[in-house]
Amino acid sequence: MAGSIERVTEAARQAGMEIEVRRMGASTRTSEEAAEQCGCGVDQIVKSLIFQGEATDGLYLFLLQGSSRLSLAKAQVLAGEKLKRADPRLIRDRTGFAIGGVSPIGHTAPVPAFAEDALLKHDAVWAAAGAHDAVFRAEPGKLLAAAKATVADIAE
Ligand code: 5CA
Repeated sequence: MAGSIERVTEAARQAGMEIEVRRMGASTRTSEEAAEQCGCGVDQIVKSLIFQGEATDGLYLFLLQGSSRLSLAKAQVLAGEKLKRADPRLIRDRTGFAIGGVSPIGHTAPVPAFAEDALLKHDAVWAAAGAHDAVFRAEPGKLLAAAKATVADIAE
């Protein structure tokens, strides 16, 4: 999507974080593919999952290690409403990112975010940068701050 990578770079800059977006020339759509391309463990890949509130229709962003699974029960407690997986088209319309390239930062409208506490144990993590072959490396603390994410126990 035109401008997606630029939005990610600009959001990082506004949060005081200099990032270098890397186009890998191969798919980084899944955490496994991203880990292979980045030469890191799957747990160092940040998954950016978008869910939708059933009551409010609003979107929520959940950031997890690539190796973790989101606990829907814990996510619903944090959101304060029942959640469903958001439709890919809706995600694109409301965040400006296509599935496989959804970044933790740089959405076209602010999205309330929650992040798995375990992400903070890594020196560095890699996250999607707005395209299916684009990633960037970041200190997790800085990345979660840039995403304005509430750190919580959200994994199964
Ligand atoms: N680029 C990589 C990490 S750097 C990436 O985006 N991984 S991800 O895990 O954050 O995004 C893939 C996720 O998109 C999947 O885990 C899945 O939860 C979600 N997804 C895949 N297909 C669909 C779909 N049809 N509808 C809704 N969500 C989907």
